[in-house]
Amino acid sequence: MKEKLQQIKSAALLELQSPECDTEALRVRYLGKKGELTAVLRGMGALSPEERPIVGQMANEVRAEIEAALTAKVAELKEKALADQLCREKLDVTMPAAPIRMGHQHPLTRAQREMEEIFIGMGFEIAEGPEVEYDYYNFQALNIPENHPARDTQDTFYITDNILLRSQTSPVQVRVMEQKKPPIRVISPGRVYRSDALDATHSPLFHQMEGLVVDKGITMSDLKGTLETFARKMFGEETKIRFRPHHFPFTEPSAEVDVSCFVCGGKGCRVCKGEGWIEILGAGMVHPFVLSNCGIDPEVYSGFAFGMGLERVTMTRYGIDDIRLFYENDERFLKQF
Ligand code: 2NM
Repeated sequence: MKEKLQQIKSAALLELQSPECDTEALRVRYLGKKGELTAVLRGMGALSPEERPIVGQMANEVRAEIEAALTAKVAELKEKALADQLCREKLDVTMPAAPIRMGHQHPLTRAQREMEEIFIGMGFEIAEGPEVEYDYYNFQALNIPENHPARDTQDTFYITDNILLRSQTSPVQVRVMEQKKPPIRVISPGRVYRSDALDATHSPLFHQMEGLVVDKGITMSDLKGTLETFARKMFGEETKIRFRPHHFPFTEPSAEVDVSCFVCGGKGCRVCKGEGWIEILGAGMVHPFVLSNCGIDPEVYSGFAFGMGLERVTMTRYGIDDIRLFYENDERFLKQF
């Protein structure tokens, strides 16, 4: 029986050496109610009364030794598990961070900001106004006659009989003229709406930048100088401008303005379609009726105004051939700017 106890002890201690030792299973197998040690104790009845206490004591010692070894093993395993976990979960603050995808300004916003900077440099202020306008500010005050095609529901989005989505940013300038005494130097960039079907060159929503200068003694020369300065800063110092007679109800005289092609310099190429010139804006001297509609005496003051489509200018500048690309937000397009 003593040998049996020695055997149990050696076997248990040996098993406890193994790194994969299942400590709980071992406890049950050796020390449990149906365990090997208990089985030995049960067999003690067969021993002589002298041997019984000796074997009993030995059995207790074996049990204590196995228990101590088990406890030590459990502690060791716990410690190792914690060390492994700490090793796995340690945070390396020197690791490079996951890259953040940065957005950037939309090409139209960039073009608008760039134009704003050019005009601000010439002493202009930025004026804004409502996109939902009165018929009065969008048409009547601007000397656009009752029967003008722009006033038709075919061309303009009406909210009610006399409220509409502005079809140009000129109503902003009418509001400025009503509120401010000359000298006036403003640009009005923003969204405008026209009832056009969407195709490569038309959109029911697009952007305009208009400009207005009113003071004593303003002439066509001031208009030309201002637009020439703008064109040179926008398209390059070599750029020339050309005025062609035109008609707008709100200006007299009126002109369409071309810039010399910034690709071929005027020789004729694909961008200017062989013309050497690219049309970018409309302009003129503010009609005396418009000035008096806004409470400015045309006998004392004169002014010039101009307007251009942001999409058109941006498309020309970057060789973009479809206006819809601006509104689709396809990253493959936007990323190029
Ligand atoms: C254009 C062309 C020519 C224009 C006129 C005015 C106002 F309010 F002063 F009468 N603002 N903008 C104007 C003149 C706009 O766009 C092609």
